[in-house]
Amino acid sequence: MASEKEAALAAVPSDSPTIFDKIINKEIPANIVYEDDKVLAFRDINPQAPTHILLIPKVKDGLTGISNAEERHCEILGRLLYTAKLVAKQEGLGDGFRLVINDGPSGCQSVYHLHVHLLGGRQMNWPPG
Ligand code: DGP
Repeated sequence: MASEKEAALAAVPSDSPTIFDKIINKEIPANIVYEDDKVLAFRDINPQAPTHILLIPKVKDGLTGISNAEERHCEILGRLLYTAKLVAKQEGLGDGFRLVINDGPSGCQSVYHLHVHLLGGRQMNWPPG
């Protein structure tokens, strides 16, 4: 499997459907840990921490990444962050956790459907790589 960096540099930024649409539509399996009418959360296929969950909007609405956000997206952006907190609690991450949004090739984004990484279960370092 290509490294996350290689995958990000190979990815073509676009508003086309991604693998995450197939997960939303249950066309491919995913380990879903939370779902409501707006947000889906599932375990990352290539975990970078003992707990590594992706939170995504079920309707992309042009949100290929955070750099495409417009004012109309404020509600779903807030919902994603609030849901991340709920899922962190559900996962028992009481000692802390990290939320990450990669954006664009330099930000190491490989899937162009906005997603928040929830990472926990180990001591994080700073600065990130
Ligand atoms: P990013 O590099 O920020 O665009 O993160 C994309 C993440 O998506 C990466 O950590 C791996 C994950 N991923 C890619 N394909 C799949 C998949 O088919 N299933 C799951 N569960 N995760 C995936």
